[in-house]
Amino acid sequence: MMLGSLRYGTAVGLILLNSLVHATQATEEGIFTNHLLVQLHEGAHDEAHQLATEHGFQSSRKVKNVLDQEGFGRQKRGYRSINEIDVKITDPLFSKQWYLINTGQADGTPGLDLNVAEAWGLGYTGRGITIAIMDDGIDYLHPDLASNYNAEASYDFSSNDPYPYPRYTDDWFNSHGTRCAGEVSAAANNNICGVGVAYNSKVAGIRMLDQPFMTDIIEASSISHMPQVIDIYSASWGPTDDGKTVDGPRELTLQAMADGVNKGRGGKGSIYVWASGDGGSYDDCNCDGYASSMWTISINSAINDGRTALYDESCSSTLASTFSNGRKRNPEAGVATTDLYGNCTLRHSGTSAAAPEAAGVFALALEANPNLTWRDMQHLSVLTSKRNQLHDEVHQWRRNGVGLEFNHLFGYGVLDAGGMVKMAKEWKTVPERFHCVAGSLQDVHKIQSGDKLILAISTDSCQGKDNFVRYLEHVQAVITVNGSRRGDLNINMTSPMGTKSILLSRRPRDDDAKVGFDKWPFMTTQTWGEDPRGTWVLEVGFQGNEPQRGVLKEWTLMLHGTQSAPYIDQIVRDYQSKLAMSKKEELEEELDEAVERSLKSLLSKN
Ligand SMILES: *[C@@H]1O[C@H](CO)[C@@H](O)[C@H](O)[C@H]1NC(C)=O
Ligand SMILES: *[C@@H]1O[C@H](CO)[C@@H](O)[C@H](O)[C@H]1NC(C)=O
Ligand SMILES: *[C@@H]1O[C@H](CO)[C@@H](O)[C@H](O)[C@H]1NC(C)=O
Ligand SMILES: CC(=O)N[C@H]1CO[C@H](CO)[C@@H](O)[C@@H]1O
Ligand SMILES: [Ca+2]
Ligand SMILES: [Ca+2]
Repeated sequence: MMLGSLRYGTAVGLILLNSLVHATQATEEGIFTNHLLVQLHEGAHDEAHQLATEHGFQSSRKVKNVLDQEGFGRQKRGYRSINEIDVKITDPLFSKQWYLINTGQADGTPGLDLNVAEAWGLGYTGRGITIAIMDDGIDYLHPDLASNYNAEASYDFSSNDPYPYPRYTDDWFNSHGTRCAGEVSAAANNNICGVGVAYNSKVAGIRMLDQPFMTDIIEASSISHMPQVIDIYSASWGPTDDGKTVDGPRELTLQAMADGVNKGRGGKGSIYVWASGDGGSYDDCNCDGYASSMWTISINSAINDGRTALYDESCSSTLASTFSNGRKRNPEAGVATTDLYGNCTLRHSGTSAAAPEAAGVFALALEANPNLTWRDMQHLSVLTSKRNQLHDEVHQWRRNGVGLEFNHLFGYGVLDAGGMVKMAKEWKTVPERFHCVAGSLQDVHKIQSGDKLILAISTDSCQGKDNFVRYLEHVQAVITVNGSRRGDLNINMTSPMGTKSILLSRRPRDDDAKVGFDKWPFMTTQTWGEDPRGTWVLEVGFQGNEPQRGVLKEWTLMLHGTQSAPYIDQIVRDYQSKLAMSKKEELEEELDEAVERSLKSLLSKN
């Protein structure tokens, strides 16, 4: 056992080599013991015991729930009776758009959909919202898109002109953007194709994928195009999904994204929606710096029976999911939307198809409440997405330290447009965001197969300073590590509240032996809402058959989030200010009820 380097104020790093020891340790802030309170929201004593054993604890005993973690009802969304859905849309492909309303078409699971009917029923259809599709162009002459096309907000960065029309090829290769545009903004009740998720929204075309080389300037220009006019940017691209690439936004693009979230939409922040990637189980979307950015909402996909698509990548930075094409060769299990040259298609696919659906849902939420910031949109996604009938054969659904249910592939579940607009309407902007460097270990540590490295950082999360972070949003682990085979590296990080994020899974095709990861910001959204104070544990090892060795040179832990509770405190404060002004007792009762109600509606995923 040895002490790591001490950086950034009061954080203390404790390094435990090759043993899972949860020893008592004294730090400046107090004593950390080997007792952990773990709250299980479901499951029997057996499961609690198993969990304890898995984490190197000997026993567990039942305790009563602590106050602020009580009573968050969590249920799968039940089947709605399809007959109760009253949607008057007559377009010919509408009944094939199972991702909008799933009645069990194409062997799908009824009720497994974006629940747009409820949002439409409340009157939200995307009116006044502009979504940009950053892609290979849009057939803006398409009769199902023309009326919703926002020409002023469109641009062609591939050939530098204002007309992002797709370049013709005999195989209609450049159909991608047009298909994505239809998912968001195809018009309703015009007897052409189907409808978009936000069928009264405007869609802008940003053509930027169709040139010999991608440049930082093209990406940056696209991402920062008309940020006061465009509300949401949808991107279904990223570094090559070959399972061996580690890449992300370059300098100008990073700056453009930072500017977008800080200054776009009058300071409320541009909403960047990103497809999590199509590399399948061979890839890990945390190696894709666009998908794993805190400033993008990374969206994965489920197929129409709730399983993962074969091309889905998993990682800890994914926030939520929408839908893509089925595994079966059912020709109607794909995503129905507009296609090039006035056609329609039933076969749009990939996580490419999933991101625009999310952009459409976010447009509905923005119409319900235009005040939503880029962070509000992430909070709403976390709180209202549903497990529904989603099924991941590899990773279990788990609950984090504040009871939020998530999955390593699907994030917090499938977006629920109805739930989202209802919560958006009542939503109060989340409190100010702070950033705390919890600690940084910069000593050199050897790693080898069969002998994993375990490091720990104990932190007070900058408590007592201006930048104290009490309620987590994103967590980044900036890591420098190399290995004789990068693809065999495997990294997990466990939060003080016991949530283990897989920061890097094995990538069997990645045989890099030189570069490794150089200050790579691995990100997790899985500890959302948790109290970050305590001990964070990093586990680094090799998987695979060949013996490997490597060196870890840095682990810097960065915490991002709020000081006050993003939901509960505000509600209480609002009522308290009313209390001060009027009849006390009456309102106290009202307060109790309102807090309970708000807790239920805001924090319930039901
Ligand atoms: C948006 O913010 C404005 C100004 O603070 C406020 O008047 C309005 O009620 C807010 N709208 C919603 C839907 O919250
Ligand atoms: C990893 O980095 C260390 C220190 O810079 C270096 O000595 C070693 O050769 C590297 N290992 C591999 C596999 O690249
Ligand atoms: C990380 O977690 C996964 C899933 O629980 C496990 O299979 C793997 O062995 C862990 N790796 C390390 C280095 O602890
Ligand atoms: C596959 C398909 O439907 N192609 C049609 C697309 O639109 C053109 C022009 O209307 C038709 O000629 C094609 O048959
Ligand atoms: Ca239509
Ligand atoms: Ca990828």
